Amino acid sequence: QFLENVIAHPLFTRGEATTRFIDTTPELFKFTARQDRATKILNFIGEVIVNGNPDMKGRAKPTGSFAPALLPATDLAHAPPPGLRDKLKELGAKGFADWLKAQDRVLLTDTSMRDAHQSLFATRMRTADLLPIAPHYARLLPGLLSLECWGGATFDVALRFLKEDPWDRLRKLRKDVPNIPFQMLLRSANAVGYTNYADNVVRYFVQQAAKEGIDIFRVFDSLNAVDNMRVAMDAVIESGAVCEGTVCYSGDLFDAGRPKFNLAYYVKIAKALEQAGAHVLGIKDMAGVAKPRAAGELVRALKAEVGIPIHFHTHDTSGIAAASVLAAVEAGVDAVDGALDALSGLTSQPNLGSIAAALVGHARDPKIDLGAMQTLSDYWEGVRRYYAPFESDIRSGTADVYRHEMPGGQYTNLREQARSMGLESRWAEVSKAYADVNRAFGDIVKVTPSSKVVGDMALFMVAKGLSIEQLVDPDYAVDFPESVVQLFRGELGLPPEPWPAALQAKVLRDKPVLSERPGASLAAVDLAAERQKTEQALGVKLSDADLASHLMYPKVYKDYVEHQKLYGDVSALPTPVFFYGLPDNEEISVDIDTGKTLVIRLQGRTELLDEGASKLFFELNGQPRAQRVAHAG
Ligand code: 3PY
Ligand code: ZN
Repeated sequence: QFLENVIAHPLFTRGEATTRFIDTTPELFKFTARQDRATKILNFIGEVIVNGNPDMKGRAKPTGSFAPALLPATDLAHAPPPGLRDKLKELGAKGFADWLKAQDRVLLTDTSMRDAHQSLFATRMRTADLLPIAPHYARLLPGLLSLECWGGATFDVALRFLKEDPWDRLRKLRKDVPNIPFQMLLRSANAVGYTNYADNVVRYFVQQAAKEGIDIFRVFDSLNAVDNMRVAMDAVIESGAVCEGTVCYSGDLFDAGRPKFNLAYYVKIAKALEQAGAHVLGIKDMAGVAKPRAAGELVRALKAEVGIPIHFHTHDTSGIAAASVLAAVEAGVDAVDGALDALSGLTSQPNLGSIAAALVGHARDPKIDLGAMQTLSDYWEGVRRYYAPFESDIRSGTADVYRHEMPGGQYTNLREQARSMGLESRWAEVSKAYADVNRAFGDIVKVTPSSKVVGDMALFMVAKGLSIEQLVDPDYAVDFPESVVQLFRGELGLPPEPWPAALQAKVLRDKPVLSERPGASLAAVDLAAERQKTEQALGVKLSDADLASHLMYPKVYKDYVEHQKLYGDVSALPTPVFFYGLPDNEEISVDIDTGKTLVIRLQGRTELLDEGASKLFFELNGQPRAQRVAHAG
């Protein structure tokens, strides 16, 4: 690189370099940062080869090599055509919502980049697999209402397990897709976390997300508590983005034995969301329990009662979710979600391509390019293979979802938690306990984070052999998980209906209960002081977006920064290398910066047994490099 620096220097190129050029031009020696980056990446690859990616612990490593995922043959030379993001910019959020409502066709949201992989393989999709397909979406499907590509669990998983920056992902996607609205999932006062944050933290997070490129915010609350959604909704509206105020669907409209979740319940919440300023009403059927008849009936009732357009989201866990989507379309829903073929079905969204195909010639035909959807899906099919170890072993839809009501996005995660506790073979017991806990808690909305609390309680019961009778028995002592105590204390917000009093008294003992939404009593965070303190503690400068990451999860963010210091930016590594290591003699190229590519090949290794280490022999851009990797204890 020294020679490269000499050749690139203006004095040299102008032919003005004298014999003292090297002594008087210290910048020629500025290559440590870049070398460091190469060394750090090699350190990471070495670690994965020798000790494994920590996220693979207990998972079977796939054998054989991976064929690269096939990209569509799109002409990327021309700028993408105008899309609905251009319309949104032209009309503004309110005007855009009016336009949406006035359409005969049903509009489509593709969830492949967020909920689909969250629900199929534990949110592990890496930026390296999202970016290659992004410019193709921009050119092939400009008529999509939105790409759901951010928020929900993707934020946490990116930092915690993938060791990459979710903001960087958003910026890069935004650059490649300037014309399709980006949609994110926001858990109201829980933002993208699992607990309520101070109001000014929620506002700050929304401001950053809007600034970095989110156009549509789907805001929901895990207990359907509208008062707990207002801070987030106000911040979205203030930012100029589209606020999709969302009601979570639970229970069964037609089950007379469960009258709580009836039409009146949904109409009341929908009206409150409209009153609170929502531009669009979201119906979030996170578990996929809205049966076709219920979906149609619900949409018909809500269309009659609210003036804003309606957007329906469901999961295919039952195997018949597409029928619910079609029923919602028949009933006049304005937009629906789905995932492209290869990422659809099971706990994910129903198949968007099949839904679009089924509507061809219908009065509400979305008029979308079916062939384009297919070629995009072909790419996802290749990508999905990389993540096989993170998939649940489920092969069919199951009517059991109507009993346990687990959100699609939680299903794989809870199975994963059960596995890590050695309870995987007792999954049937866990899912039964989940349903029992829900009833004991008063039949509640279960979606992150309330679903996590129900899941914690269910795992606890199975692990400790606790029966539901013992759980509710006031005389049987139970040391409840902390998340359950927090839920009953009101730390996730106050549900529209009271908690079962006897169980609440048992869980809380003498602990005080919040009488208002948590944000009302959480002190505002001094953002400037927090930034300064964190920069000092971590030894790095924080951008506005970095500060938002820190505010969400300080410990996860700190670990991420430490990882960056050790290994640099690992987001550009090919996924098989990131998770499984580099096979001998396979050559990979890693773009560490625009125009800077590392070509890496592993040529062999020797074991330094008495040192408890391995020595790896790489070729890096044609030069030999030996790397010593200590064996993990
Ligand atoms: C999330 O909050 O991450 C969800 O997907 C809820 O369904
Ligand atoms: Zn979902």
